[in-house]
Amino acid sequence: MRVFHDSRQRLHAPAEELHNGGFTAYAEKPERVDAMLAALAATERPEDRGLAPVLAVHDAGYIRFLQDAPRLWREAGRTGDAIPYAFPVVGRRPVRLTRIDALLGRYAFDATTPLGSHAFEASYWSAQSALAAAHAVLSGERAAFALCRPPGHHAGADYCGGYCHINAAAVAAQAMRDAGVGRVAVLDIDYHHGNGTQDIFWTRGDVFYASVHAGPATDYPFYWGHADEVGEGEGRGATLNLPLPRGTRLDSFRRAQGAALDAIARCGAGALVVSFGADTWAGDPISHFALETDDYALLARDIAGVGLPTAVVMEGGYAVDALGANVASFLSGF
Ligand code: SP5
Ligand code: ZN
Repeated sequence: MRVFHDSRQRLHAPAEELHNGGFTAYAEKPERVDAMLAALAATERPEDRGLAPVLAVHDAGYIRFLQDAPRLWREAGRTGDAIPYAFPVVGRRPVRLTRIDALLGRYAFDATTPLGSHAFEASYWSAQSALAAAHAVLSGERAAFALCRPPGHHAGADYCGGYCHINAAAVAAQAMRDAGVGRVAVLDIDYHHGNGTQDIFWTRGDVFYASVHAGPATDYPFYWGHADEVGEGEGRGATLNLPLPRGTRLDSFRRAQGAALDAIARCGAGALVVSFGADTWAGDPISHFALETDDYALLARDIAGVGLPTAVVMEGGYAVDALGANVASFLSGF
């Protein structure tokens, strides 16, 4: 399978993240890339398709903020990574924001996604890798893998969060639409609900979003991913949420993924984007499902059975020592 990755995706390396009231080592670290590269055959550098496909799903002011934030942070006399601490969650009217801390709160939904000086550059190339995979499958590959990192599925049109800045899976799905695929499906099987992807396509009927994830009552991102979230307007019925309890093993995960795949097969999609997270693995340090390495090959075979051209986009997975084997197992199923 063709694998796309750019070494600039490695540059984003925040020192610490806020976790349960204190600071702890950043889980989404560049060593994740090394672990995956070591387990995969040769990778290809993506072409640079520019900002236009990114701006097709993201707000221009938000993208400018991602580019400017490190400079504004330094100009405010700060060192280290930019972290927000105040959020306009009470629905304040739109006001012109200039101070870095005001902008951070406006464009982030959590305080666990530090913006280091290379966040934009790394995420930009992560999105280019996803675009390259999308174009590879549009040109005839049955499946292609975008070794994305930073991940993307928590990033919405105008917000970052959950270690994500640019939503690579959404960028890939939109690129497929713009290339003429009438309907695109996104299957999200990261441990966490992909709130950003859901939000981006919430009111649209042309991109079907299905997610299997840990229930939001116990798990991040808490405010999205409930079973009754089905989309709105023209998007009503084009969002499918299948939350599962902590401790979930292969049998019930596979059943839920099967329900998502049935819906995808019925929706008339011409191409598929898979947001794949290996944080469903039993030993993941921040998650609580119980999948085994060999299970991923089986899950991938089920996905391949739908017969759609498929761009696989990497999301989470924080057990670095097992990450290569888990990703290799998943890709072996296609
Ligand atoms: C893409 C993805 O999987 N994002 C997950 C974001 C989860 N963030 C909330 C949980 C924070 C746990 N922090 C653990 C720190 C370990 N040093
Ligand atoms: Zn995750």
